[in-house]
Amino acid sequence: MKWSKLVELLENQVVYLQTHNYPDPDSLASAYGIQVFLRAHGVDSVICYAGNIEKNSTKHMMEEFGIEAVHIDDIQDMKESDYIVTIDAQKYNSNITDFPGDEVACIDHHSTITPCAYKYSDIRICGACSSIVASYFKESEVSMDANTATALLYGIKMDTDSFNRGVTAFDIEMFSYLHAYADNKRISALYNNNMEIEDLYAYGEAIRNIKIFDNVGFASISFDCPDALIAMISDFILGLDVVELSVVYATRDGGYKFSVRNETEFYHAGTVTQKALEGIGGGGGHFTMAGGFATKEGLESLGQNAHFAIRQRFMDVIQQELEVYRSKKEER
Ligand SMILES: [Mn+2]
Repeated sequence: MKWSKLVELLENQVVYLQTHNYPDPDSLASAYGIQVFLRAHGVDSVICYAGNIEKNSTKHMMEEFGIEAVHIDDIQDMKESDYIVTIDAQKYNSNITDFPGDEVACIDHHSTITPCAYKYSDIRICGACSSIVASYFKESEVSMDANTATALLYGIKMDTDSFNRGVTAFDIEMFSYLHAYADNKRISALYNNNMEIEDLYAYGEAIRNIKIFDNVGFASISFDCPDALIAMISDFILGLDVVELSVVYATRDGGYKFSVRNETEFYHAGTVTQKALEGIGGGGGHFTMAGGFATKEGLESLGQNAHFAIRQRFMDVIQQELEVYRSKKEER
């Protein structure tokens, strides 16, 4: 059984559970779930991260479930021989800082960009890392307590946008397992309060600025926003009936941070983002969702009307990708 291998590996070691930078509810719930699971097997661990916990609702969630996560700046004594389990993230990815310890294990639900030889690896493509963690409880003898079940269920709900995004049969199965133990009142209270007044300013600006070309919606925000918020606004814009690809970007460090969503079968959001931002920044991701950035220098190279140039770049790439799709279809 897989989970027992993890316990064997971590026994008698100093163990850190590292989430991706700027941890979101799914990464924190997953790390917390693994911490509870390991403790039941006599293994202590510390949850750690770099970046900030950006959203008040995420901080609130941590208080609600009693999740303790330590910022890397507050860990002075991590040694190279200490063991790290990356949770909801993979070593070498741009969203995770390389800490001194040894990344011996990985539990994640994203596809691999740069492979790493972990001693223990559980990477399954599904809607939420919390689903994978739930399966450890289900498959082992560890009893599921209400607090952990509720946290994991919240992680699944948030990462799948209430079962609208990237959800698999496995997520549903784990949701149903957790549901029996979870406190659903706590879930609705948290879920119905995850918007902050600052979020509305960002929504307001995106709505005012939206430009639609064919089936593509573009919106820009002139101030820095948490990644999760840009992603939420991109989902929101995709909700428009005429929009099938949404590109939302917000000012950051003199450049832009992008979130792209795709609901067509014609092009891959990750490829589109990567190609559109080539030479001015970078990007990539999944078929339906992607992220990217344009650097300050990259934007300067676009000249007077950067917004126009960005839209042009995306529209050109989409046109190319559409032609590739059509020619492939004809071949069949
Ligand atoms: Mn996740």
